[in-house]
Amino acid sequence: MTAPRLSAGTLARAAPGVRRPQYDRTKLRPRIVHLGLGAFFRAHGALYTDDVLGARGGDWGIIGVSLRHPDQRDRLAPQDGLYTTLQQSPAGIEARVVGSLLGVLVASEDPAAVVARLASPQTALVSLTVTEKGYCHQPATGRLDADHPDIRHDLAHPEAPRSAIGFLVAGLARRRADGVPPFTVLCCDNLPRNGALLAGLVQDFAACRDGGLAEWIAGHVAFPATMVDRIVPATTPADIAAAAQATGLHDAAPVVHEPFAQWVIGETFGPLGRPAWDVAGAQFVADVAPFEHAKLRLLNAAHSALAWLGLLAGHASVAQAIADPDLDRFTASLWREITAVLPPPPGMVLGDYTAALRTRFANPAIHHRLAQIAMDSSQKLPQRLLSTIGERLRQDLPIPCLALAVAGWIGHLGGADETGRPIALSDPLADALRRAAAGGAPREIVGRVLALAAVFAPALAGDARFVGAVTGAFERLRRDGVHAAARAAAG
Ligand code: CS2
Repeated sequence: MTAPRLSAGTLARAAPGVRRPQYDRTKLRPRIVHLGLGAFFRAHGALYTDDVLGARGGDWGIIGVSLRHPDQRDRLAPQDGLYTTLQQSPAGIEARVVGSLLGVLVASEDPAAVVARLASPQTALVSLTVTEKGYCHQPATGRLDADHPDIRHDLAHPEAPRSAIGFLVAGLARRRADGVPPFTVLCCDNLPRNGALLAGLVQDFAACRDGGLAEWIAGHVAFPATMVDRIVPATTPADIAAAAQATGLHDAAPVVHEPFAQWVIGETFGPLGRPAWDVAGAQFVADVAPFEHAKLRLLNAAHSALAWLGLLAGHASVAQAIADPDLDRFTASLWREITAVLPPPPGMVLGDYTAALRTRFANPAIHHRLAQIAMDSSQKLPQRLLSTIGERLRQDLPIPCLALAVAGWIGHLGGADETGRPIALSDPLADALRRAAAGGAPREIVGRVLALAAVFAPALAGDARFVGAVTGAFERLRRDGVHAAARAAAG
């Protein structure tokens, strides 16, 4: 017999022991608008909010916005916004139904409805997980890419935008005109100094529309920084079956996540407040930067390095890659190279942090595909690896593991693993990357790739130590293969 569909009407029929909203959902109001309703936010920010509602009550409901595709809305609307989270660890699965999401808007279908929601006085907070490329910026400089097709479109059609930046500015412009206090903007993507970065992009965009608006935003809108962390692989058909098995209800949009979660948030919020996320374990701090550096430069850097080298070696998931003894040793050495130039955030011991990361990566219950992590790597490389490389070079320290990671990225652009099986490339710069990586001696390929100014700042691309280390690592990778190159780099 097929399980009934999860919805407000069937929730009471969920299997006993499945945690469900312990609060009255009819009391929730749309006070948070979340742009980019992917799996990550539903297993992170929405879950923290659900925890707060369970512990303290309140009315902090969420409207999710999918910028492009209707899929999430089509899956979640028949479920009244309810969905299942599956926490997966070696000890087993824990299923829970989350109630903080009130509804989903699809921006590409009805941009005016999204602008109206952003402009509504009920909206106190706008959070974002639109992925690195969703910010339409130059990763190497952190500045708005004024030539980006979506930015050009949004400047021409400010009331019917496509980009997250265009929506934020449209909503803020309307509020300013209506005399409504601004919402706080909470960037939850893995970008360096994400609050300040987004503030700069929004102001740059607003300045192209109206100098007074840009000034008002600079003076009135809070953009706290955040560090977000939880490993959330893309949902698979097997996860949908596992959710039905655990709850007895069919959920078309469950999310799977690891037990670990961390959320560090800057203290400066606007006048309309925020949920008491600290009740759910979030940390509010004066300076997020040390936490963000540690996370991006250790967790995300190792993720990306394992993705590129692991794909070349024929692995499919993070757990498989870290179970490969050569890649495991390489990762440990990479972390040593990084921690040597990384100030520890208050209260954190970096050696303990990396030991915990290794356990998280090895979680056999989480099938985190390397191909998912390798997506959009041109947008990830600067903050994950290049900033540490710059720091080590400033201190005149060698970079064997970091250079091999960059060489792995260049290697995987070639489009095939060591046995000749194809590696797909999904990246906003895919065409330029493919051209740069095609044909010629390793030295020529490295030269063409490092000349991509959107990724590599000129000072780094022109540093002979960097060019030499990456070229040497890439030559070795080509000649001796991933395993030998990883052993050589690990020393
Ligand atoms: C990953 C991240 O896909 C990726 O690039 O490195 O999504 C990672 O899983 C999260 O940042 C963990 O918090």
